[in-house]
Amino acid sequence: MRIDIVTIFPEFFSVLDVSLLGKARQAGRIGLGVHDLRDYAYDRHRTVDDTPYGGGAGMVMRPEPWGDAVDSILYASEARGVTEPVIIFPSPAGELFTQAMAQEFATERQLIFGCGRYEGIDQRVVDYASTRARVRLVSMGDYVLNGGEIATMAMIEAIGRLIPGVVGNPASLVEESHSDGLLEYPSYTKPAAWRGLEVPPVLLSGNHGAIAAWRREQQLERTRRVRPDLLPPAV
Ligand code: 6GU
Repeated sequence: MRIDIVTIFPEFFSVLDVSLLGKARQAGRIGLGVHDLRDYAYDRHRTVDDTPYGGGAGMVMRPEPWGDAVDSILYASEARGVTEPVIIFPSPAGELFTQAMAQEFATERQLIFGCGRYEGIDQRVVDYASTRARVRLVSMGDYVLNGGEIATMAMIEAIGRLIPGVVGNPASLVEESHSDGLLEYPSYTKPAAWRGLEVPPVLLSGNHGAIAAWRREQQLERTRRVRPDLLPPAV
């Protein structure tokens, strides 16, 4: 998969050099391009924002640098033979990011993240990008971040680990929170007793049926307690 990021803080993304994603890049499973929006600015001060039409607090990102950055990345996509990439604009006004969405994005050949700052990006950038690519506005939850960078990082981590070969043991992707719509069951390792706290005896029983049933019940109990919104109405 090819990932491109447009941002005024390219240095934010240096963490993608390390850990699982860093290894995936070294192995050639993920190709990354980080683009400084200011490289596409029109003036020597490298301005990318201006005051909002209609008034109001804060600044809005001007469309011209964004248009040129998007054009430049899409030109390179065409050369690579990617016909209709996905452009993701992280935004608190977007649809909520979910594991299902991560799974869908993990099957794409190219993802382009457009990180807005200030009060947002001129709406015409989204409208223009929609004529050239499949555009999604995506939110990380009902709270406010200063910009799209941290949201992009979270999405890249969630998506990247679903790309075949990125996570060493694919079975670990099956038994985790949200992969089956429920929260995951609690995990234990040695020692069997620690500071007076014991591992639930069923896990030491060797009875695989009983262990599976206990884990399922733990998943349901946890989900009912902290995330009842995830359960189907009948449970
Ligand atoms: Cl994707 N961006 C910003 N700026 N704030 C957010 C968000 C995204 N998701 C939740 N809050």
